Amino acid sequence: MSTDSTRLTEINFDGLVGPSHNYAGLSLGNIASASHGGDPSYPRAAALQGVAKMRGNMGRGLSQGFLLPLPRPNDDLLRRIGADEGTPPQLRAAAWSASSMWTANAATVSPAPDTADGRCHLTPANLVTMLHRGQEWRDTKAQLDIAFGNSDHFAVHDAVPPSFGDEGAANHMRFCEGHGSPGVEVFVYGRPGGRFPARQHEQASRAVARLHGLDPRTCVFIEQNPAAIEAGAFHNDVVAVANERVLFTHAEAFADQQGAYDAIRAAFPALEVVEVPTEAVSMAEAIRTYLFNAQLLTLPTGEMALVVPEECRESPDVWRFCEQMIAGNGPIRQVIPVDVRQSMANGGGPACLRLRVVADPATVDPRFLLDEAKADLLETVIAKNWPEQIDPADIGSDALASSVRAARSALLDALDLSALR
Ligand code: SUG
Repeated sequence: MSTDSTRLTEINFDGLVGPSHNYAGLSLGNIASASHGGDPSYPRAAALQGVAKMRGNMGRGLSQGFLLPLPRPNDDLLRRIGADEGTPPQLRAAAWSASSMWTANAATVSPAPDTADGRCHLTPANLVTMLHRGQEWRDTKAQLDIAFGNSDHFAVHDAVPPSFGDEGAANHMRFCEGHGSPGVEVFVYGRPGGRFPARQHEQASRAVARLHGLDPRTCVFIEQNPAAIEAGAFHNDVVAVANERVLFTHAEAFADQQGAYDAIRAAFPALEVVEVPTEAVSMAEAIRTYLFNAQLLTLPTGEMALVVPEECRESPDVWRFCEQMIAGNGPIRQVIPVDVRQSMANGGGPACLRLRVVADPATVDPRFLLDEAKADLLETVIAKNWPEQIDPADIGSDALASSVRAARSALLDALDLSALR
């Protein structure tokens, strides 16, 4: 059965922040993670911030879904690293990470109009660069297999094999006239050899494009600026975001900035670039505030809005740029700050927290779709079960392990998803 393109819409699947959310400083090259390592975390507040963000976008008339936290602590990982009393705390903490909340790294998604078989293809990201993230993909796939189990409309692949690191949609952009129209898919990779790991390997991106049955004429492969990676842009979505015809980007996002625009324009002539010059917002300030880790959304009115972290409003340079941008006549007409500070402190802004899927909502398992009543339910379960605070010394304790497991169980029961137990 082929997908009816008139019913296709963008659905943002946000990752629910898990009950083990903590700051363990696990991500080399991610400045927020490194600088908050060892701080106490507030999982309940973090998860409620995430639900509030989803409610905000639903209130704007947009389709919203969610993915669930993965099982933590991951006993299988602890067993496989031979964890014992002498195991360094950071290694142990990997098995407790709630990092699956950043669903921009859950998978790469190619909507049905782009693919050879007319289905929406999803490839979970192998996330092999970091131990705490490399444990995610099989459990992520188990959820994708249910949420997108309708094989008339979706194909869910296995992750691409190591050693090619794949970090999913965070390094992927799609340009199109409208979400239901055929698109041009842009894959951004990093060249290894710098101070920090280049987490997206070119060959992983190329494998995903082949697996998804994309037409090579509508694929563009671009190198990320090594200086951006050195400055802490560990994923491309820290320095650029795309929506329909628009690329919102820092002037130093790509290794060859003009060459990148030319390559995209050759495949997608309608490209509109909104470039933020370094003189307006330095790379360091862009990374600190996560201006580009924004959701660039097409509202039901047809206007585009940029959902940015609150940190942007607090930065004189960034906010001046935003105000000037909306006073002008460019394609981005609104800038909307949201509070996702608990996630930001681990390097995850509004864009990290969501996976964009273009689909007919009627073809998605409804248990993964949000409405106001389900948002109420999520808030109730979180308020009742999520730990209020986790101190680094709690990681590894049996008491915390039981409460984290019980919290996830309560969520699965409430959502009728005990198959994921
Ligand atoms: O992989 N942070 C995540 C943040 C991911 C952000 N995603 C996107 N940019 N799309 C990461 O670096 C920190 C965990 C810790 O240190 O406890 C962490 O994994």
